[in-house]
Amino acid sequence: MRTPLAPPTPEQFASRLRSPAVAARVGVWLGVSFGICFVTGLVSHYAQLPTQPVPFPTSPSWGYRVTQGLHVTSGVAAIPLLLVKLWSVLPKFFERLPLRDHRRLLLAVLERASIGVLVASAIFQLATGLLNAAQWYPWTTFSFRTTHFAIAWVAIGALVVHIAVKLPIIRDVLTSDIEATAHDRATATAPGALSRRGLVRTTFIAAGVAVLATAGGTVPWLRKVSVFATRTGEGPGGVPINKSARAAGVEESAMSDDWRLEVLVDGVVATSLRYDDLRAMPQHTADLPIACVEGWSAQGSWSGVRLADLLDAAGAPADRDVTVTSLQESGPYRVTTLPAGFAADPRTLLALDLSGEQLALDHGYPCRLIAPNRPGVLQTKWVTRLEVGT
Ligand SMILES: Nc1nc2c(c(=O)[nH]1)N[C@H]1C(S)=C(S)[C@@H](COP(=O)(O)O)O[C@H]1N2
Ligand SMILES: [Mo]
Repeated sequence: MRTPLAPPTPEQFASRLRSPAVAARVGVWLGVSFGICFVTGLVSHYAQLPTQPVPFPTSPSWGYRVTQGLHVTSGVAAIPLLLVKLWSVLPKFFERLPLRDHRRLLLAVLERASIGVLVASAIFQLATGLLNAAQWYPWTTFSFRTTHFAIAWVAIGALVVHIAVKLPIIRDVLTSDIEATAHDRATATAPGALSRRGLVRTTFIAAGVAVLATAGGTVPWLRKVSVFATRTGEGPGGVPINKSARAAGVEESAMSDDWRLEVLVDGVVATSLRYDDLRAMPQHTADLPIACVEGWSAQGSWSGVRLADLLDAAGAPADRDVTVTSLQESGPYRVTTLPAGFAADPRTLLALDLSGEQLALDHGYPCRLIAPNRPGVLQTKWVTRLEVGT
């Protein structure tokens, strides 16, 4: 007799929906979304490196907007796919190990361990990514970006091994009819609530709904159906606000008459400018997006002083990285590095206006950095110092 707390046996999962035929069909799209997530994630990670062996390009200005929109959208699409995939293979986790045959036992343990790594890392990536996109940051003890990046390699490595191991079965079930039973478990014979085709179709529809619900963060005409993309279209000038001036603790310093923009060259203050000095310089306009790592993005028409003009006026060489510092006294986005190529790009501005109106305090008044093809997280607000290094 089985004790009530004993784990289920594979025989108890009798539904014929739990089959390699379903797992492989859902798995193909899960693999595609993980692939897109991985590649676009590498792009985002690289774009945020303070020193880049090969400089991140400044064009097209919307490049990061597209890759990061794809990253978050494919990640959200992967959630229903992963859930159904796991459901379809669940009995596998309860299969008895071939304890008597040592060679088979070793293989079975290795296979289960590799799948355990894949499942754990996949769930970790989707869960942390989703929490990040929902702007809920429970992690105070580890850095999201470093961890998400490291586990991405674990997940993609385990995925490649998994596909390689399963390739013969995958090939077989994908080239056979979905109802074929050649690879089914012997006890998976009970008809399910819907057909296999119905289950696969429902799963794809769920993934499609998830895509539509997220993609509006990037694609303006999808906004109305995008229940998850709550950020787009709010805020002064049609650009949302992630961190308000109040939350950043800069309300007073940003409004103060004492505010100055200092330009330091080789550690020495070369110029110190007042707001009116910036207004008196030649003004330029650039249409550039704020593309947040969390997936939302919004185009803005920014006007202000060209960063290259400012550096030139301060007598700084044009081929140096620039350290941009905010009035904000703490927080991870207080200081950012602007690579030389971005500093030299004529579209890179210290913006004073958005949509022809003075920058709102929450958008970074008195001035904020805006550069093409740059992660939103690095578009520093409430700028007070530019340092040109050696
Ligand atoms: N000083 C400072 N700059 C900042 C931030 C911040 O928290 N502090 N947040 C960044 C993030 S995550 C994004 S997406 C953009 C958003 O700019 P917005 O609020 O004008 O849309 O500002 C960036 N600049
Ligand atoms: Mo952001």
